[in-house]
Amino acid sequence: MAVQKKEGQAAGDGVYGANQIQILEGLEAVRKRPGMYIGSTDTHGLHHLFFEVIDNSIDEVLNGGCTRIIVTIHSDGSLSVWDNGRGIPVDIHPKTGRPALEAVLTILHAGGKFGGTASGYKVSGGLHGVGVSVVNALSEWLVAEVRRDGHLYRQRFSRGRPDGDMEVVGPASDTGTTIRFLPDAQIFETTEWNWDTVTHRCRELAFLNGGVRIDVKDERSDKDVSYYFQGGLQAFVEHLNKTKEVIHSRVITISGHADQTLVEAAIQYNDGYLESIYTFVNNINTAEGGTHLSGFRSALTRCLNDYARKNGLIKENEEGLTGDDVREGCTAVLSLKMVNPQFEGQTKTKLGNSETRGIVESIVTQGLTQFMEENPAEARTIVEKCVNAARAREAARKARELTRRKTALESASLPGKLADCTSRNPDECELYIVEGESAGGTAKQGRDRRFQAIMPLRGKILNVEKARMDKILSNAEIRSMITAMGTGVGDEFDLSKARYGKLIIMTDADVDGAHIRTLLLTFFYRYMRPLVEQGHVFIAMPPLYGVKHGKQIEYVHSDKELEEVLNRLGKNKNIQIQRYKGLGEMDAEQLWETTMNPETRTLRRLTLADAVLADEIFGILMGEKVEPRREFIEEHAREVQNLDV
Ligand code: 0RA
Repeated sequence: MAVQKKEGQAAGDGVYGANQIQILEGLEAVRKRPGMYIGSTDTHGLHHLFFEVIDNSIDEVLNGGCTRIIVTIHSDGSLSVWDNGRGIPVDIHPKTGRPALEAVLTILHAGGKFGGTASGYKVSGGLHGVGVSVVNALSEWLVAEVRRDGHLYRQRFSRGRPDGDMEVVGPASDTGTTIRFLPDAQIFETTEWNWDTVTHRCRELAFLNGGVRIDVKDERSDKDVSYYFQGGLQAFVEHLNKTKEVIHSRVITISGHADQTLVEAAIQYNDGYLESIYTFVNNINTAEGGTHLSGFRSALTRCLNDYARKNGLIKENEEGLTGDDVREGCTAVLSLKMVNPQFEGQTKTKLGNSETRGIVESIVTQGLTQFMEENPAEARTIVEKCVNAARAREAARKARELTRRKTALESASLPGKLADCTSRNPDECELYIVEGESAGGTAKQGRDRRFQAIMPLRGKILNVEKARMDKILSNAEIRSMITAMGTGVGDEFDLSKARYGKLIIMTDADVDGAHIRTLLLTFFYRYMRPLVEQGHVFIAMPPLYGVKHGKQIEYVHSDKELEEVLNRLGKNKNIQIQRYKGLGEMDAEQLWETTMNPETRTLRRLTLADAVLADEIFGILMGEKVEPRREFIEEHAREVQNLDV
């Protein structure tokens, strides 16, 4: 591809007069201060050259019917970008009297579509949009090939200056441009192309401009990859959520335009707590956010609140969802195509155009509202997740407040309901949390007061089925229990301050008892987790039956065990079977003997797995979904029936 250097075309010989001098001065300025144009001359600056060239091809995707881009990292260190766009114009540029191709590659900022004849959205990459002339100026050599009007045109440059005139070098059956360039080692600290940097950008562009195929080849290693996403942003969001558990399968897609601004968004919630919202303007990642992001956020908050209220998912007297609530587990991509984006901020990646906020807010509000109306099941799932986030936030706030209050009253006396033990050695002390006042009374009589403390809970007050964590925290008896334990809760939990080494939950073996256990365990899991993790929480196992034979009584914890005992005793003895419906049916001595005496009792140590399960069950019990709750209660009712045989 030797290009003849024609006589009489050397720089400064007066062929283009003043224009030529200006052009050379421009290219010189770029070479003198490359940082001004591409940020730096390290690996970032180097890849900036590639971004600039491929952005031009992407402009052709947006404006000129380009469907395919091929990026090649060549073995000689050069990189080429091939596209099937319209091809850089080759007709004579009126101002310079030279082919437009040459002007585009030599005049600073001529890269922006001069003349402005292109149709549709005229977008120019704000950040990278320094023009291919900058790439040319910073390349040891650059070869541009254009397929247009049935011809293949070629022009070669060295450090920005034409090596010769643009020439027709053959026929062409399609249209498009190929830019191949070797970054100048005199300018760059490194000229090594990074496969990951190149392909990451290509994939991102393929996501942001659904329908274009971008192939990348690396001749140095024979690696290649091809990106094509018909779904565009939808595929982008699916990709971002690939490792997550999504809570609705259909991705929300939104698209609309106003005032020459095209707004597209895709949203899908996962069951996690992180917010991952990525925003782009003209394919530039606006990492610092800006007006478009705040418009998007307002729309999200407003729509989900409106939906929640309209559908009774939050009550009239309840506070609304905050921005944080609606963004928990939200994965989204927001992409704008617009004219004259204003980039601000530290890294010039913050959109400043004030009118954009309202445009985005109204388009996203409309799209999201429509999606929720058309997909009520998905809408409900999403809003429920946000409502849960709100409740968790509220509970956490209460927990903090509570701890603060507790700290203020640190020296205050222990709760009146607590029957404390006399020992002050936590290692031997036990706190019994007992369901019901009457069982609490029996336990107080039956206990060994030296090391056993009793704290009765009035089960009814808790109203387990409807109670939420915030209510539970504000429950006086739960607070007494926290004070009795001495550890505090939440962030300020301190296991070393525990006044008892064992916390023992003693409830009836029925549905209510199971509910209270679930609730307490969920509470410990969420606010006193180390207590569970380190094995300090236990469940007392009161017997289901007492089998009396003669003066002896045997206590039995299951139906299977009962059968065994009966078989062993045989039928000849005079046997009386007593079934305990609740703790309250036992007298103090029996309770001590069966459930509290360390020599004879059975305790079950709770594990973190139990707590996680309880937390899940709690979710089912508290959740709005009627079906799982009904199933759960039925199952438990069956268990209880079995016990009743
Ligand atoms: C100037 C004007 C037009 C297109 C381009 C430049 C252009 C530049 C590059 C760089 C890589 N690929 C490219 N493809 C096109 C508009 C052309 C028209 O209106 O016909």
